[in-house]
Amino acid sequence: MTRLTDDFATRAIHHGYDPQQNQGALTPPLHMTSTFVFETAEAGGEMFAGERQGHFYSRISNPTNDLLEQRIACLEGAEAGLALASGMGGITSTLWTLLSPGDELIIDKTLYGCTFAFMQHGLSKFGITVTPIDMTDPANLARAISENTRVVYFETPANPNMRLVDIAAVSAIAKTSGATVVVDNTYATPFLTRPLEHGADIVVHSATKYLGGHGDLVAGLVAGSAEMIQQIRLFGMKDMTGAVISPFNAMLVLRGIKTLALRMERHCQSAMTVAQMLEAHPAVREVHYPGLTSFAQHDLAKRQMDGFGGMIAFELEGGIAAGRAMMNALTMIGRAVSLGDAETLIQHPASMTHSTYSPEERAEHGISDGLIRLSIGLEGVEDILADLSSALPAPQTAAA
Ligand code: 4LM
Repeated sequence: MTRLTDDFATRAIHHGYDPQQNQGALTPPLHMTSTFVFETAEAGGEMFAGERQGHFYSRISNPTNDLLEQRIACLEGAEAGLALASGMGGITSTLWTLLSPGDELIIDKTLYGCTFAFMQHGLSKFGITVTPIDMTDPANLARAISENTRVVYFETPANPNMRLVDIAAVSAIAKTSGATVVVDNTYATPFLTRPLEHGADIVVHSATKYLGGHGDLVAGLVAGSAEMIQQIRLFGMKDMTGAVISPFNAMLVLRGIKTLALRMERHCQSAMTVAQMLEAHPAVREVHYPGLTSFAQHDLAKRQMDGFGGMIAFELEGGIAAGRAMMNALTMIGRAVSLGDAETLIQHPASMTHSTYSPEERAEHGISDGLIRLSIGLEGVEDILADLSSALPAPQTAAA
């Protein structure tokens, strides 16, 4: 094969696969098998002992999953990758591997609801100290970190309010205490941000979102050093969670990733147009989108991201009552959780994705009750704008 360039889209389509090694099949074969037959009893024993390479059971590895793992590692600039049954499967397998009783986990205040619940309401029951801080100011981490801090964890942009974390600044502080930095890169995808390039150690993804891209699967991915990924595979995934991906879903994620670059360009372009429309609308109190010059961390967004993404959070003048009325008046945009699909989706974090936070926790963590979250899809942007415009309160009633 001709030597390929480093182009993201090319790597997303070709990396790790040679049709000529697979009977010429353009599309990688789907290995729907739970187990693998050993050539001899001795060979099987050697595989279990880690003395021989090869697949022996699909809770540990599988050739289809393996290709997806190579591809995410390539796109994130990591040595190795791991594919799992869900984003939560990836996050829990990673943290069960990294943490032990007595350790401290420092998290950003804003995380996806179930991630927060796993940590604050789950891990804390097992002797792990969970400390939420506002990581938008890295100085807060410098103050909080101690020799017990084993992991520093955050999302950027954060679900649901779009706050950014400076990956390089936070990673530099974490390094001083030897803590492992784990970044959930679901919102940005490696097309827009590659956290490892900025000093993070591990990237986790809900591949259910942009990587799968079509709302037809649930999956997770993790990328990092070969040593860490091996530990997460052989302890976190194999023994602690068993959250292995089906090879069928791995194939669908591989298919989704082939068009990630194209889709992300369109998501970014349309989201910018919609964010500008919302910002100019008299019924809208505030819009959180990293591409807007009014966004508090716009400079960081320009430095850290290669585009501003497809997610928008906003609040109406009339608060949640007006937000619910607007959501109910939409005719094309789907009222649904999840994100990163071809369809534009809208949801209310306080009562849906972030209802795992108590009302007090939401107030403390800056997730306001009136916040509405939009995942901008791939429809014609004029149709997205028209649906939103007709559902938003009319200008003359906005002030009432
Ligand atoms: C949602 N999110 O927000 P699985 N990390 C981030 C996420 O947004 C999610 C997960 C992990 C939503 C689901 C209903 C930043 C999920 C968890 O759902 O386990 O693949 O990913 O709407």
